[in-house]
Amino acid sequence: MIARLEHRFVTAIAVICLVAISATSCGLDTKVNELLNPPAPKKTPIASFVANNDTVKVGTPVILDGSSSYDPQGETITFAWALEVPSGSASALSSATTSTTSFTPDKGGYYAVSLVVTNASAKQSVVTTMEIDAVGTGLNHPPVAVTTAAVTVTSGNSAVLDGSQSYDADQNALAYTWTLIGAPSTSAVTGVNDGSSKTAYFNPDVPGVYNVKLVVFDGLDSDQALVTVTVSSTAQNSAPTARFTADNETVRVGTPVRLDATTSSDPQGKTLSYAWSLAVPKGSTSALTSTTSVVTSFTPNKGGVYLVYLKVTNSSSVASETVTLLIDSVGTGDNHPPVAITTAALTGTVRTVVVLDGSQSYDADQQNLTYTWTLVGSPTGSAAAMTDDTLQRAYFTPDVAGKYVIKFVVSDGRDTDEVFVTVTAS
Ligand SMILES: [Ca+2]
Ligand SMILES: [Ca+2]
Repeated sequence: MIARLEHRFVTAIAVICLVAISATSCGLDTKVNELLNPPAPKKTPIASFVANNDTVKVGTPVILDGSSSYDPQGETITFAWALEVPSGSASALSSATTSTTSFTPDKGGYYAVSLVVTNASAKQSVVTTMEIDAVGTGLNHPPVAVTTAAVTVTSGNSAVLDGSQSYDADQNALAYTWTLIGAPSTSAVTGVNDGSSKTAYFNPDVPGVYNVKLVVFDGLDSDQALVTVTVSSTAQNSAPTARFTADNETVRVGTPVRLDATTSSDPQGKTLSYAWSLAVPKGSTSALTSTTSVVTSFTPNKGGVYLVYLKVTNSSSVASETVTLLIDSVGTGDNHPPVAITTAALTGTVRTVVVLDGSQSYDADQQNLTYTWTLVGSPTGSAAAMTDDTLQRAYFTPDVAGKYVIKFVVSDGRDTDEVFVTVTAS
């Protein structure tokens, strides 16, 4: 009875499952199945390639065929090739991602080719590597000439040619030969000094381009490299020269001085810009009519020495040295008139003394000075008068509110200078 019941029960599950399978799933059984038989982990693909030759003459293409690479699951694979070249070589793969690729060794020595393949499940193979030997005569590796391809020097300096990075994969001793193969047409340089040394040089005599060839020889094979030496004129970056003249370097006070910088020059004839400045004697208010034009001027308004400065800058922003010219501003003969200095505007109070101070006045020749203070204007009704009107300091007392004007004259015995003071009294 029990057996019959069990049989019926199992039969019932089987029927349910059969119905479920026909309806695409019998969840219980699939899960059990997965636990009992887990899916196999993905295997990595295998990278494999052959070269048509692993010892080739320099200049002969090497064909690399990776089509024997495969994936154990049969997934599609992608290719990643890499090439390591000897120092000095510019060889490169024709493609880094195709199943078959190639390269042409351009220098003697050892080239390392490697391949990695990746399957559709992103599993990567181990790296497979092969060494390709690039040879010359027999199994000799030609030497590799290595030097700086572009050398720049300024004229007046030696052009140094350095071949010391040249080498031979077989460690053979090397012979060096440097040859001048091109020079500017105006150059008298015909060869290279120390032309059979690792490091050679020559002395360029004119600016321009010089071409030099280096050949290295290991006794069986040779290699060559070219050097382009560009010699720039030192003057190319050299400063312009500032020069100017004044129409007169000793002038009477009040006479304009014309300053002309048209003789300033630039070694390359570049366009110049001008920067003028003027230092004036104490008490002078003279100024340049322009600080940037090629010709400018100023009028000395006081006796003494004026210093004119000029700097020119070329269109390459290279500036000259500053040049200076001394302009002597005189009165009678070569006498420098004295310079009268006092405060030009004062305020005062009626019935309070106002002091006028001319003690800053001076004479460029250090002559003794005499002073004269004169009240030349007063408010109506004023009877104020100057006291100590021949001393450095004078004074007066405003008696009426308003404006007082005083003339101050300084004399060195030959020439005079004068200024006016306005005193506003309230
Ligand atoms: Ca060799
Ligand atoms: Ca004087």
